Order: sequence, then C-alpha cells, then structure tokens
Amino acid sequence: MHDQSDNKFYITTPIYYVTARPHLGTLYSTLLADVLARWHRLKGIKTFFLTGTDEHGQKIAQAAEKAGKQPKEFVDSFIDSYQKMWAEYELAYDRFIRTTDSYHVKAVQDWITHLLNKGDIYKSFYEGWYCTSCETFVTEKDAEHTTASSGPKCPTCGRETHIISEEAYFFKLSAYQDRLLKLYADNPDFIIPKERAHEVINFVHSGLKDLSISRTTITWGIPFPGDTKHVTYVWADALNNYITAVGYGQPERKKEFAQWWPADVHVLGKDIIRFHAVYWPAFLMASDLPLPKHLLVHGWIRVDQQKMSKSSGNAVDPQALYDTYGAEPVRYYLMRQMAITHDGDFSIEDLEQRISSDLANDLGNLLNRMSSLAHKHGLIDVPPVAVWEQAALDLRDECWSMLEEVEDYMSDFLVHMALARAWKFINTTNAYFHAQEPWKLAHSNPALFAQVISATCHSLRAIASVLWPVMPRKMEELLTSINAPLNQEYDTLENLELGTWDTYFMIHHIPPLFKKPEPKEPQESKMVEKTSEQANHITIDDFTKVELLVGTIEQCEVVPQSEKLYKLQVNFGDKGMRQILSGVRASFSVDDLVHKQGVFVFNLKPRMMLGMPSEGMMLFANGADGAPKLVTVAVHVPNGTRLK
Ligand code: ME8
Ligand code: MG
Repeated sequence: MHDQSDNKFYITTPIYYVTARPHLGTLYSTLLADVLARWHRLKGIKTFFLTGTDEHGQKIAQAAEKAGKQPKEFVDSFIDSYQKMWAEYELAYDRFIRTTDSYHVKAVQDWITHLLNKGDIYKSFYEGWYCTSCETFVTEKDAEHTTASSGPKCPTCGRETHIISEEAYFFKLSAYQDRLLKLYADNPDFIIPKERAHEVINFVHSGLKDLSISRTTITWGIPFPGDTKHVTYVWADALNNYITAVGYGQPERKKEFAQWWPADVHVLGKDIIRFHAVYWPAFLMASDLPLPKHLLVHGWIRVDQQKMSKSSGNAVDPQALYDTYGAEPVRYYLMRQMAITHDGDFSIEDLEQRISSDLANDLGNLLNRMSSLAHKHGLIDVPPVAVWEQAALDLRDECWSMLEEVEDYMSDFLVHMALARAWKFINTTNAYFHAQEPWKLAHSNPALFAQVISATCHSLRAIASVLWPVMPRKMEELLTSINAPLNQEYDTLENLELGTWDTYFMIHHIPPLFKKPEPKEPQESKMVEKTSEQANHITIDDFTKVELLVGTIEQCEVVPQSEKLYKLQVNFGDKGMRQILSGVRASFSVDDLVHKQGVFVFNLKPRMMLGMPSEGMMLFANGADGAPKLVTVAVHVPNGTRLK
C-alpha cells in the first residue's frame, strides 16, 4: 500500500498522558509501532521510531494536585516506569519525547509566533461547553440536545461538561475545510482502515469552526508567546511533538528534519482520530509543511466486553504479564489476537492457549525435533543440497509465496494476517517434516536425511526472519542455533525471496524456545484488576436468595456532595417505596432515569452513603462503549414484580 521510494520510514505513537503507569492499551499502540519499525529495518529501510509522553494540561495538573505534588514532579515520577517497561518489552524507539522538554516548548512557541504573524492564529473570545477530562469543547452540533439545567455529555467520554467563557487565541480551522476534504478525497489511504474515514469526513463536511488553542483558566502548559496570561491548549502543544522531535524549529537540526518529515505513519487509537485527521493536517497546511502519509487507527483492547481503561477499573497490568510470561509471548499474542480494524478481547486463557499451541507446539517443537534428530545422528554441518526432491521443491514454493504474502499484509499494516499466514507455513513445514519420516532415513538414506534437515532449516530461517519484528530475541536465538544470523545491513526479505535455497547451516541444539504455561488456577484475577466477580457456579438456592424486583423510578435527585450519585425514590408497588442511591451521574441525566422501570436488588443489606441510607441496588449493563446502560423489561410489568 505505502511506497518507500524515499527509502526512509518515520513512525510515531500517540504521546501518552502520564497520569499513571502504562497499561496494556498504551503498550499495544507502542508495540504495533515497534513491529512496523522493525519490519522496515528488516527491509533495509532507514527507520525512525518516535514515542513519548504528553505532560501538560489540566488533566495532569489535577492528577498532580490529587497526589499532592507539583505537576513536573508528578510527571517525572512516572517517566521511569514508562521507560523501564518499554525496555522490558523490547520497544526499540529512537527517541522518547516529553512535551516538557525545552526544545519542544521553544519550537511550539516559535510555531505559534509564525502562525500569529501569518494571521492563522488570532485573539478573540470563547464560550462553550468544555470537557475537563478530554480537554476539549463540545461542538455546537454535539451540544444540540442541551437542556437549560445541565450541559451536554462529552461525546467522547460521556462525562459532564461545564460552560466556560474566556479570552482565547483561535486557529483558523474554518479556512481549511475545503483543503481537508480534498485531502481525504485525493488520498483514500490517508486514514487506515478506510472505514474510519467516514466519521471524519462527515465531521469536516458539517462545517468547521475556528479552534481555540489557548487557555487562561490553566497554568500548567506552554506559555503563549507574547501573552503570558495564556497557556497553549494541550492538543496544539502535543500534536507538534511529531515535528519537534525530529528537529522542527531547531536550526541546528534542519538536516534531520528534512530527512524524516513527513511521517510515514502515525499510529493511534480511534479515540483521538479527530485530532489527528482534522486538526493536525490543518496545522501543517498552515505551516506549509508536508502532511503525514498515513494515520493507522486501531480499535480497543477490551476486557470482559468493555474498553479497557484505568477509569473502568479493568486495566490489565502489563508488568504482571511480563513477570509471568515474558515479553515475547505477550508481544506475539497482542499482535496475533488484535486486528487493527476491530476491537479485540484480551483474555489470559487465549494468551496461554496461543503460547502452548502456536509458540511451544507449532514453532518451538519444529525446531526442537529437527535439531535433536540431527544431533542424534551426528549431523551438525548441513551442506547445501545439490538436487532437491519434489517434496522439498513444493515446500520451497510455499515458502516463497508465504514471504510474498506476508510482505503484502505487512505493507497494508495487517500484522495479524501476516502472522496467520506465517503460521500456515509453519504448519506446512511441520507436515513436510512428518511426512518425510526423517527418523527412518538417517540410516537408510543419509543424503535424503540431510536434505530434509536442510529444507526444514531453510523454512525455519524464513519463518524466523518474518517473525523477528514480533519476537526479536527469540527469533535471533533460533537463527543463531542454525547459524543463519540476521543481517540488517541489506534487505533481508528480498534476499530470502530471490535467493535460491543454497544456505550452509550448522545446527546447535538449544533448549526449547518457549515454555508452556503450567496448568494452574485461573490467573485472570491476578492479572486483571476486576470490578466484577468471577463467574462461578451457584446453586438455584443461591439464586433464590437474591430478590430481583422491577420498580419505577419516581424521583431522581442529584446528591450535591458527590460527583457521581443520584438519590432515587423507587416505587415497588405493594412492596412500597424505597430510597436507592446510584453512582451513574456520568452516564445518565435525570430525565434519562425518571419514570423508567428498572431492575433492582431488593434485599441488599441497606447501606449508608454520604450519610444517607440506600436500601437496594439498581442494575446496569455496561455497553460496548463501556458506559452503563439501563436494564429494563421489554414490556411494562407491575411494580414489585420479581424476576425469576
Ligand atoms: O490521548 N486499547 O493520551 P492517552 C487500545 N495524550 N489502545 C488503547 C487503549 C485500549 N483499551 N487505551 C488507550 C492521549 N489506548 C493524548 C495523545 S497524541 C499527540 C496525544 C492507546 O494516554 C490508544 O493509542 O489517553 C489511544 O489513542 C492512546 O492510548 C490514548 O492515550
Ligand atoms: Mg485517553
């Protein structure tokens, strides 16, 4: 899909908010970028891989305050945990940018000054609904359903928004509407996968307003040049990391900038597509800079059908995974399991299954059986084969078509498909090895025995090469054990495809590459900080202990001392009225709940919440977006009806 005619590859990840240690989602994006970077290195292409952290803005300032720290001190405290974990997972980035780095701060200020002078940035007033969590104003269109009493929910995170009015500097986004639409039309591969482009195009099509890019309500940010009452809006600061990291605005790094910019691929999750597909290209157009070639937009890793995130309390700790399984099996699993085009479910069971069957059985055993058999019969030097048998020629053809197809998938960024294709060939090789019955040939036909070993080594060499970006250390071990180390000085892949099968191997028997996870108690509870109970069997008697009743919410009031709670008065028919407190204000307005029938645990032990009794619990089901949804019955039933 993408061409590398300029023989360089510049790939980036989002820069992460440092309000906590890295989680599996941030690991996933960074890993995807690492695998693609390594793939290009394997092809002999000069590659630059950038990642880093987003350290300014209100969200960080608030988190710091909560932790009782100064913002800089607070963000500093997380940097080590990021860099340590990225090293453990073998993420071989070329630069780690922090938006508090002085070169970045200065370059962003120069960028603003430049656009102020050009007239693309100007000063005015802004009033609107603002989401503190996403640091973004709700657009007029999204705010349409606003009632006088409460603001619109943030369309991104579903949280409450607040009106703010402030003097602000604006970026003339409206002037770029047509050029943006032309960009999407002329470059159907700008947004990958293509399906994700629709929402972007609709958004731009519906009309762009100028974007406020400064704040006076915040102090933790890059000071606005020439007007220190203002700090730079966090996205105007953060997006520029992609250019400042490679030298933009730094005269002494001019050559470097010319070498790397434009980026070939920005990797990002679908939550931040608008910032990357609309604001960022407009910023670059205003700066007369070339545009990135592709945005690679992936879906969510989900746990228990919900988006995994810190705030849903279901974050998987990559440190625990690393400690239990090691880096490379986790790398393989994430790359194999997740299709970038879709959300994907994480489960320990699937991870362990992949390690056992794919890594230990299919791949590890192939190497092990081949090398122990060779050693058993004293075959250490495996000379090139003069005349291949038909079965080996067929295997070779399969090998070359595997290389070609893997290459096609990788150039479309479909890593999971590339891995599936490679595995098909691993199994072809296993079938070949088995069908040849080399253990019978060792004495009867030593030449054919050596041929089978050689063909298997040739296959393993190709397999290990294409898997190297995903499991670099293990594949280097494999390649070393057959004396065929990678040479990244030239295009390894092209050599494998064009070369004849004429390599001289030497076999060192090594311990198994992958260990099968030991059967043990379910690990999930240890790895996943779950909010819900594990699903265990219960008897019908256990079930009948729980009284699930239908009731109608007659009244719903905000509890002023709390950000989350509603106080509900619920009508259970002849069982009476009950007061029940429920912490779902982020997801429902008062109107969403009043007069609705819901399902309640009626005999839950009464509890005091903020000094108020709550007698029962309302049930919700989390939707695909992770937000709770009302649980109700399909038709109206009398209040007080028991579920059974
Ligand atoms: O948005 N599954 O930072 P952030 C997959 N600072 N990927 C996930 C994920 C999940 N469950 N959760 C998070 C920001 N991610 C800004 C970016 S860029 C100039 C500024 C990944 O810490 C995914 O890549 O909230 C998502 O886009 C990113 O983390 C958001 O990271
Ligand atoms: Mg986020």
